[in-house]
Amino acid sequence: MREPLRRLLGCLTLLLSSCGEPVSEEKLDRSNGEIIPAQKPNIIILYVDDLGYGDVGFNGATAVQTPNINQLAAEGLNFTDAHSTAATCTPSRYALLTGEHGFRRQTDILPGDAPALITPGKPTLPSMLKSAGYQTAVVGKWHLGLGDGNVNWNADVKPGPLEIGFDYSFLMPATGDRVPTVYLENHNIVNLDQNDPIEVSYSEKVGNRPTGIERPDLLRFGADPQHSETIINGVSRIGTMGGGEAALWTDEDFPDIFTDKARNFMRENKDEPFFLFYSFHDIHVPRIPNPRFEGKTNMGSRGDAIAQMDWVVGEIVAELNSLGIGDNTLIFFTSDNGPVLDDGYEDQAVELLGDHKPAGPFRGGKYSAFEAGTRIPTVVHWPGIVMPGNSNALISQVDIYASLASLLGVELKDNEAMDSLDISDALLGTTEVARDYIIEESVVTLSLRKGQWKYIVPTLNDKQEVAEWVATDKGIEGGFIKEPQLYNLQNDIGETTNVANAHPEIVMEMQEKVDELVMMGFRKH
Ligand code: NG6
Ligand code: CA
Repeated sequence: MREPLRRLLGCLTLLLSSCGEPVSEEKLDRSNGEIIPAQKPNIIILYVDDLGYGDVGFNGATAVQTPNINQLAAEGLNFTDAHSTAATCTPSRYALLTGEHGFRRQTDILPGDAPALITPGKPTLPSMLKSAGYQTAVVGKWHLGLGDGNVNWNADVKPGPLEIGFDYSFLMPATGDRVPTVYLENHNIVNLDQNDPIEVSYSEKVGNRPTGIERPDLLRFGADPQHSETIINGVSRIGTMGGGEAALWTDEDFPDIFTDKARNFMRENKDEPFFLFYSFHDIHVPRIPNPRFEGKTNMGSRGDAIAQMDWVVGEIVAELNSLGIGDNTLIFFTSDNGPVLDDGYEDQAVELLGDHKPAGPFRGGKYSAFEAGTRIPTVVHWPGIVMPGNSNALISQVDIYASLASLLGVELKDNEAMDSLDISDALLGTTEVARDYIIEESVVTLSLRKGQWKYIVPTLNDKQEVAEWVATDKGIEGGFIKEPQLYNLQNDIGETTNVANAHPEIVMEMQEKVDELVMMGFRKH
């Protein structure tokens, strides 16, 4: 698609009856005698953590109110078959930012002291946008590793986001349940007292703070053994941490602090195109919403965290509008993987669920090979350009990279974003034809979607332990069996009946396709 942005703006400003024909530059530049610049939109990705398809009002939730997200969905395009690339955070984020599937680099969930997964020199979504003239920022959860091996949290922490294309970063380094529990602004820990240096370890106990095993009496809620190390703010975490007392975060402040940083960035860059990757902590564990959201639902902290996240969405949109740039901003609202209730803390998410269906009509959840692992709520909002409605197009977040490049007229290099396809027409709602295939990555296997078919690659024997963990610890149906699985989503959206034995030729074709795509990538394919 050549110069689609100009074409769309042309459609809008010239009020043409049809947008099918490319608009010539001459037409675009002269409307009522005025010169209309082909403006680049601001781009915001609102990336929620562990939010399920059914967790939002616009997909049917009633036990939690999400008025701000519902409004985005009502004004934008609501995708019913949109996917994160993976059923866990690290590979999904890797794919979003590199346009390359997570399994090529890292399938596992990273520990909090892992080195940077995306290393300098690797083409990234923010670096591509920078080349198109964008100011770029990431605010919130990172979980893609930092530093080059032995990270020293008391010195400049790099490489990190600034070395791969972001101009500004304000981060939770890994996850809310992993140490270090401090903010990292650009290269430095915020409020760090050099006389009280931070030490972090994932292999032995460091520091004097008690662990959850030693002092369960200090905890707000119980935790499984992995989440029972250093206690910070009444919550035992994964990993141990000493020092850094003045720099410790307070979980209840996340929505206010991250949103303030995002607001500042938008204000400072309101006159030039910007890209903001707003990466929520919500609704990941530990779920400790600010007291003003407590009791907003009857579902306990998981429901209240959804309400809190919705409030943040409203704040971001309100800020855009008050800056007068709401109409010139393309917003993606989506999630990094499907939902989980018990993810290590006894926070009553299971007990208080009631009739709420976090995954909507889909089977499985976070970690899983079934649809709920990656099929997540997704809205594309761009007033005047993207028309309100629903789209059943099959889309994957890995394509955001190539699609934005196409919209902005940036040509991708051969080694860039190898799995990312230009599906900008589908993202903007002019077609429901997007991809022939998508790969869904789960913790121990891959799935392939094509047409009505969903194929799950057999899980190897040496992965059965992880499969068991998902089933027993998380109470989630993983879909990790040793036999091939094939589901016909056209009449079995809940993946209840494995029809692999009835269609051996489709199973073989799908497996061959997986092998081919894994080997060659989608763009070379
Ligand atoms: C798992 C954690 C889980 C969560 C997840 C990452 C255990 C037992 N479980 O290893 O609580 O932190 O990692 O979630 O340690 S994600 O959304 O960032 O992928
Ligand atoms: Ca996640």
